[in-house]
Amino acid sequence: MIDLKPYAQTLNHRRAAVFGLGVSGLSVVRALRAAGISVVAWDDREDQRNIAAGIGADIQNVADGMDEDFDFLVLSPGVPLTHPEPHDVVKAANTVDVEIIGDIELFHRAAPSLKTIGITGTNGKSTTTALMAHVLNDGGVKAQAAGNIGTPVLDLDVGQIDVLVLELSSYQLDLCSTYRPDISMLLNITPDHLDRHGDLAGYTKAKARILDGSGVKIIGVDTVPTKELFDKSDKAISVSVNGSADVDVQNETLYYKDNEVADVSNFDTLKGEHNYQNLACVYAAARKLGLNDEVILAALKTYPGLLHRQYKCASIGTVDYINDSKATNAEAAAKALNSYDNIYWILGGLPKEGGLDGLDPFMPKVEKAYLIGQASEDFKSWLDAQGVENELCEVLDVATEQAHQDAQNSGEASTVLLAPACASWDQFASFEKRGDAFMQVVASFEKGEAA
Ligand code: UMA
Repeated sequence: MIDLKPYAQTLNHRRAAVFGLGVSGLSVVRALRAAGISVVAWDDREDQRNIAAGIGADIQNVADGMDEDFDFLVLSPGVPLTHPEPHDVVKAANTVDVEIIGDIELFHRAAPSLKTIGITGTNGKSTTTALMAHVLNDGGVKAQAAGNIGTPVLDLDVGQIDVLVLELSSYQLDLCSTYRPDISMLLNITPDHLDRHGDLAGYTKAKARILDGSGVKIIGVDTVPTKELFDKSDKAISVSVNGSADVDVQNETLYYKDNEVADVSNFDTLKGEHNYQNLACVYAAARKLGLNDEVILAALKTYPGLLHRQYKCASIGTVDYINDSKATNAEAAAKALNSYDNIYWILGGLPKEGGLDGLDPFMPKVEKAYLIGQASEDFKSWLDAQGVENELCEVLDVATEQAHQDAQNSGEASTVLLAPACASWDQFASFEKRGDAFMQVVASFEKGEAA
């Protein structure tokens, strides 16, 4: 756990408010209490309130009890800061002029000298974060991945870390008033989370905060908003898989300042153009940190991949089973669809704005689609219009079973792909739980095959 005691000495009141007691909020309560800071905390969920009470928080609805004697309010990233409208607790803090921060900002105040790489973007940030930490560790630099990828920063033991690799969401960046990474990576920006940022301009502004500092900046220039930010940045390193850049991938070959570095088609866990972009950004950062090509390329070969992100969980006969539960929007689903052929596609859940827009070019690769969750009827109309055979399955296990049977009966090399293009929250607690459920059903097929 991060030691907040030295930072606590600088506070006027040694009293903090915490709103939202999920994984990050609870880590905040633990760290604040360990530093002797009194904590008033609230979550709309009673079970979370009870856990926080057990670790020393005074449980009160801070939206009603906000006063100027709090040093700050630590807000969970999932709680609306500005849109669709500020949460009541945000309004209350603003009224009495209490500063609002997130756990990453608090972490930075407690450990300001720790070297960090911050990674953001609409898609690919978890893979890039995990890959970055893997490459550094392989190269002898002690690195740890944390942040939006799942491990709250305040839970870390930084004594053992040379470089912290932080996945940063737009929500988290909105709550970072002073923290800026030593190396900032902005991968891409396409419309997402617009409900929380108002519009694409608001979302871009939140992401662009990562570039505000004086550190090294690595920017993927293949999306319009990031290209515009690159054009405005001083001395940033450009990365592209679509054209010429400081680091680019053309015809499956990685180039650094026009010099050929490696054939990238042979990295088993980093297939597809989107992964070429991820690895090119990691390559740029690793070079900045002094690793040589030989070390970086050897590490890229041994990257194990991330669960729920185009993760091949099984091969049965000629059929591959891919868990891409993290594909929570059409953009991410497009990347998965682009990576495979003869696809038996499981999709649906809680739809995002834009639905399946932009996926039409991939439909010739889809043999059949299996629909689950709230989006089913709308997605069915879209698939019917595209002439894609589809079936309403309602729930994931039925969809997986059906896709499995159809793929196996086809007798062809094919892929059962979970790439929902939707959030999971209508039927699951998280995309991870949705992916786990898919893999559990697939594992039962494997056992059946072995029997
Ligand atoms: N809550 C209320 N009232 C509200 C809204 C929320 O009480 O009006 C409570 C909820 O009941 C919940 C807590 O606030 O208990 C919110 O939890 P949260 O989901 O905001 O936060 P954590 O569980 O702390 O998880 C957060 C990130 N969640 C979000 O940004 C939504 C996790 O990213 C991150 O892994 C974790 O911190 C550790 O840093 C998840 C995510 O979905 C994976 N991120 C989004 C994405 O990747 O698209 C941004």
